[in-house]
Parts: sequence; C-alpha cells; structure tokens
Amino acid sequence: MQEGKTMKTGKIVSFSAQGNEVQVQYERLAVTVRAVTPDILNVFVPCKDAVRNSKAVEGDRSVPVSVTAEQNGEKLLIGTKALTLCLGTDLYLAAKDGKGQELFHTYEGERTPLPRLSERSMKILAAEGHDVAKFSDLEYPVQLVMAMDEGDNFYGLGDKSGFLNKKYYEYENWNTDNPQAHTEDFHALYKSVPFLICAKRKGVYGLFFDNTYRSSFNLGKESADYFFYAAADGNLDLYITGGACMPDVVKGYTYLTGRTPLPQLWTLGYQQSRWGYESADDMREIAAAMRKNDIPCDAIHFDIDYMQQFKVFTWDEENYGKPGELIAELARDGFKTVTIIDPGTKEEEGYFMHDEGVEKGFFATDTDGKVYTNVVWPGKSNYPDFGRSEVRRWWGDHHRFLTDIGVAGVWNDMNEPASFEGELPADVVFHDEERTTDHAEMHNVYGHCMSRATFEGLRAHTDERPFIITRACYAGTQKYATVWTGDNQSLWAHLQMMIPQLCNLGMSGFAFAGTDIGGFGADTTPELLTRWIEAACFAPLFRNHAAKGSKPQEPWRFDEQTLSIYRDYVKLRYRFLPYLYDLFWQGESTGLPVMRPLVLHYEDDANVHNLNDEFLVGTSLLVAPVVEQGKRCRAVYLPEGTWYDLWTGEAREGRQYILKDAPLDVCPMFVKAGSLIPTFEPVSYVGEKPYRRLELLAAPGEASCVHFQDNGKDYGYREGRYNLYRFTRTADGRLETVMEHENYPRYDEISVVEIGNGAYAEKE
Ligand code: MIG
Repeated sequence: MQEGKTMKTGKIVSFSAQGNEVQVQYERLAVTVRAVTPDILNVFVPCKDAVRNSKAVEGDRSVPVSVTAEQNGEKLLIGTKALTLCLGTDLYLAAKDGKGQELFHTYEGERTPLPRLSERSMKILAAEGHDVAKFSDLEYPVQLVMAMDEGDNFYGLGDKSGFLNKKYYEYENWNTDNPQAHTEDFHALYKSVPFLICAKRKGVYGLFFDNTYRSSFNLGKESADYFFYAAADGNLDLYITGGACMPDVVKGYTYLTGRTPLPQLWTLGYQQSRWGYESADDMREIAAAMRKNDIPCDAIHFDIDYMQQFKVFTWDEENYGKPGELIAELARDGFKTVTIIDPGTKEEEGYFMHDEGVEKGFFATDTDGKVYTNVVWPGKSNYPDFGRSEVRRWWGDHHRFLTDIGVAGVWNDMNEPASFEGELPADVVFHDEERTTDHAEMHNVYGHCMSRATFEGLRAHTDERPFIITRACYAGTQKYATVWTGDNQSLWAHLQMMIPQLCNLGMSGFAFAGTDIGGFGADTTPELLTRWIEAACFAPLFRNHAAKGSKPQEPWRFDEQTLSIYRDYVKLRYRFLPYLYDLFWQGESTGLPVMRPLVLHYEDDANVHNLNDEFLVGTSLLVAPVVEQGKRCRAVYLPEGTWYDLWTGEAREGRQYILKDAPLDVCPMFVKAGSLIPTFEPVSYVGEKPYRRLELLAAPGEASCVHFQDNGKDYGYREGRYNLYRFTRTADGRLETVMEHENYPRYDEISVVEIGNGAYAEKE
C-alpha cells in the first residue's frame, strides 16, 4: 500500500450485511464493519492477513445490535442508533454521533511531512552525540489520517510522558526501558496502549487501534490540519467508541478491553520499597522504623537482591534467611511481602528454570531454533515465550514457590522486554499460542502476557484477589495487573508529570496505577518528598520507591517536619480508604478510574482542557497539589458548582480560579457540595483491627452515596457476600440508610461529620 495519506483500497464494489456485521468489498480488499454495541463500531482492514489475534479484547464482546447499511452514490452508510459510519473510496471514513454531529472524517489532502535531515546534517549531529535515529512513520504501511479541527483535544494513550492534552505531540507505541529522565519529548515509555480520546468542541469519541506492532500517533505535530495513526505492520483493526460524554467513551473502551478488577483493600494502603534493601536485617529495620515512627504501612517490597544471583523463583538464604521465616515475621507485624520477578531467566545449566525451559522448548529462539540469549541482571539470560498458554501455565505454576512462603503480591519488571545487549532483533521467534511469529509482533504484548501468566498463577494458588504490579503492558492488561510508571526521578518536573500521567492511564483503562513516590532516580529533598506524598495521597497505587545509590527516602531520613507531614498524609489516605475502595468497586462495572482529570467530568469547560496540576478523586473530591519548589500559595481552578475547602470548610463558588494558601503542610483539597464521603479511622495497617465504624464526611446539600463493604480479600463478593448501603442525606441534615444488599456483618456505628467542623483542620 502507498505512503502518504490513508490507504489506497480503491472503490467500494459491493457490500453485504448480516447480523452485526457488514462486509464491504473494495477493489483491493474486503473491509469488515461490525457493531460491538450500539456505541462501539469496529472497522477491520486486513492489511497483513485476515487473522485477528487480539490480546486486548478477549472473547466476543458483541451484543445483538441492529445495524443499517445503505448505499449513497460512492459512499456507504453503516449505522446504529448511536453511531453512523460513512465509508468511501480509498478508505474514506467519517463518523457521526447519535445527534448527527460529525465526529471525524479522514483527511483528503496529501500529508505534508516535516523537513527531514540530510545525510550530512545527520553526520554532524551524530558526531556531537545527538540521537538522530528518529523513527520514521512515512513508510509505515498501515495509516489512517484524520482531519483535525482547531477545537480538537487529545487524551488517553496509556502511559506517555508530558502533559494531559496530547495535541501537537507525537508518540510511539513500542515498549521501551529508557533510563534517561522522562521528559515531554519522549516518544515512548514502557507501555503501549493505542487508545486515543478525541474531545471536540461538540462531541467526543475514542479510537482504539488494536495492533501490537510498532506504531505511532502524530497528533498535529506534522500539521495542524490533520492527525494520524501509522503502524509498521499488521492490520488496521480500529474500534470507534462513541457516547454522549467522555465517561461513556471510557466505559465503552473498558467494556471492550476489560476493567480493573476490585483489588484487595490492603493493596490501597501505603507500601514501602527501595532497590537497596539488601538483607533480612534491612527489611526488619524498615518495618520497625515504620511502626516506631507511626507511619501506617501495609507492604514492603523485595527488589531483585532477594534472589540468588537474580535467578527467578529462588531465595538468597545467606542474606535473607530461610524463605518464609522473614515473611512470617513481617506478617506478624502487619506487613505484606511483595517480591519482584523479572522475565529474563538465567542461562545456567543445572538451574531448574533454565533446564525446564530448554527441555520443554519454552524460550524464544533465533530463526535457527537455537535458544535466544541476551543479557539482563542474571547475566546471560533467556526469554520465556509468554504468548503460549503452556508457557504461561508453567510460569504461573512456579509462583507456588512464592505463595507457599507467604508472598502476597508480585511485581513484574523488565518485561518490555529489557535487554542490556541491544534490543532483541525483530525476527527472534515467539509464538502467539500455536502460531509462530516474531519479536516484532509480540514485543508490545510481552509484559501483557507475562502479567497474565502471573495473574493466573496466583489465582490458582491462592484464594485472594491477585496483586500484580507490572511495568510493561498493552491495552487490556488492566484485567491482570496494576501498573507503575517505571523509573521516574526525584525531579519537580516528574512530580508535575505524575498528575497527567496517572490521569491518562486512568482514562486508558488503568484505574490502578502509581508513580514512585519521592522519585526513583536522583536525590530527593525534604520539600520534594513532602509535596510528593501530598500529591500522591490519592494516587491509586501508593508506593515510595527509590534506586540504589540515591539518597534514602523513607520519611524518617529527613527532619521532624518532613516526617510529621508525611505521617499526616499517609493517615489521611487511610481515612479515605473506603472512598477509594468504593471507587474501585464502581469501576469494576463502569471502567471509570479513581484519579480523574477534570476534563473527564467537565469537558465543556475550556479551562480544564489543559489542566495539568489538579485532579478529581471520583466526583466528590478535587485535589490541587503544590508541585513547584518554593511555592506556598497557588491558584486553584474550581469547575461548576460549590466546593468546600477540606481544611477550613469554607465554601467557594466554581467556574473561577481562587487563590489558596498552601504552606508546606497543606495540599489544597475541595469537596463538592452535596457529597458524602465514607471514611475510616486510620490504622497502622489494614487488618490491624476490624473496621467497625464508618464516618461519612458531608459537604452541605442533599447528597447520596452507595457504599460497598466486604472482607476486602477474596471473591466472596462475587457470590453475594457483601453489603451495599445507600446513604441519603436530606436537606435538613438527616441521614437515611437503605441496605440495597445485605450479606456481611454491618458496621456497629455509622456517623456523619460535617465538613469544616475541625476534623480536618489545618495544623498551623
Ligand atoms: O533498572 O530491579 O523500574 O523499579 O528497582 C533496574 C531494579 C531494574 C527497574 C525498575 C525499578 C527496580 C530496578 N529495575
């Protein structure tokens, strides 16, 4: 197919409709348009072959939909009641929503590529050490170029660096472990989620390009007239998700690719980590200091040093004692243990993982069939072929070693996959189940398949809901794992970036995500750590982690003030645990994230389209952290409605900027009028004592909320073992409680506390 604009498919020759599907015969190929739901249309163009092997969409998600198809000259109109697609020559595509508003149409001009470097300039630049190997999408055979309107804004894309609104930037989908400081000109990070939300002046839609090969989004960087998607290989397998508002688009996308399941309650607690705890004594010291300093904490993470020579599913007894003993000791103090597992398996004869993997043919090979070798932490290592279910089962089964010794969660790292001796060649042989394929196709789903193996292993060996954190992933991995954003640094720019990064991950299905609090690389300062714990107080994954060689950043490594503010915010987090847990529970059926950009709920308000330093937690709480060094006051934009200052109880009218004093111990937070937020008394760790009292934080106005209560651990709730309370607060301040479902011991006491009564008073 040709370079330049959208693919040259020729004219439409004929079409036939059956059920949800319309087959459209073009001169050069056949295109299938299928309604998954009335709000989701799939356009499948078999550029490579007719095989559809989605990793993101499992099973057939379609429901019966009445689809109409009607020819109009050279065009074909295919529609449901909510979305109409118009197809024309050379894959002209246009869509309208249920109100008849145009959502998009393909760009009909030629692309106007930016000037490219001459050979001579490249040499000069390379000589000075510049990276001139810029990826080139011009030759990418799979392309879709859309006309761009001035009013278009872009969100989603999973985990990219930079700002909330992706307009005018370009990105690449190729899972990448780059140790440099992630800045807004980075094209790729560890995750590939080719899902774009386009918010128009009127209307909003999502485009999900389900293709695992290297691909790119150019969102108006090349030209303000158009934006485009291009893939190096594979098919154009495009899902258009429509709806009346942005939450509908997120709901549709997560309906398709799956939703973040309800996690165990303790996983929402505080977690402490460092690549640099090198012995059982280090672990004990951390655990003891947590309790001594009265910092609530639920988990300690074991980085690669706990293994013998970085060999997965082994334990270094010399430095960490008998496997199980230390874990049990920590557990007696209320700490869960989370261990890291990397995919790279040490190439060493006599090591069971190596011998089994080789014997069963479970490692990726080069094209001659020889096991492929690269280098990661254990030295020479091999890569399990996770695209095959037997390999995933084998890997998952080995997790029994971890669950038997009491490990409560698994942290998957280096699964881009990372390699120290250059990237794996494109032709390294991998499988997609029985089908033989290559690294080029499986690279972006390597972390996805590994997370799935881990999930299924833990699911088989334990009764609890699996807790897995992964660095690399693809669209849909949210069904299996939590994510963190990899190696950030102790930089103010990275604290700032945390907000848009987690918000866009949330809008891309990843409700459970976090950054390394305090920053992984580089050295944190007391002020940076303080502002980070404040800003991350409601980040879904709440973990402080740092790199070997960096300044220790547990909260007690600094002064009294840092420790005390840190403690206050960790305790605030523990207070709000039931609110967060409710949001996760709701998210299981809506796909909506916990941490949300304001644009998700106020898309018509232009003031929030580029708002990078505020976010919502659910719909009731607005957080506007200070993310600049030295700042003690900040402008806060409040959207429509009345908002109550969490600390002072003062009412502020929305649709305006206000100034809020923010001394070092204050993270500005506002509660929307007519909110009821469930809270608990803080504890040292989840499970320290049963939660018998629920306190509802109320902001004036009639309010109602639904609150979910279960054992916080297993799948009993899916069999009905839970309570669902509907709380309503009447205009005269009475609380009415209706049990919408009751099959779990109720709280002993439920009370209401009015905002501004001093419960959350400022310290100073
Ligand atoms: O770069 O296992 O992102 O969290 O501590 C070294 C050691 C490999 C990268 C992870 C980081 C982890 C570290 N790993």
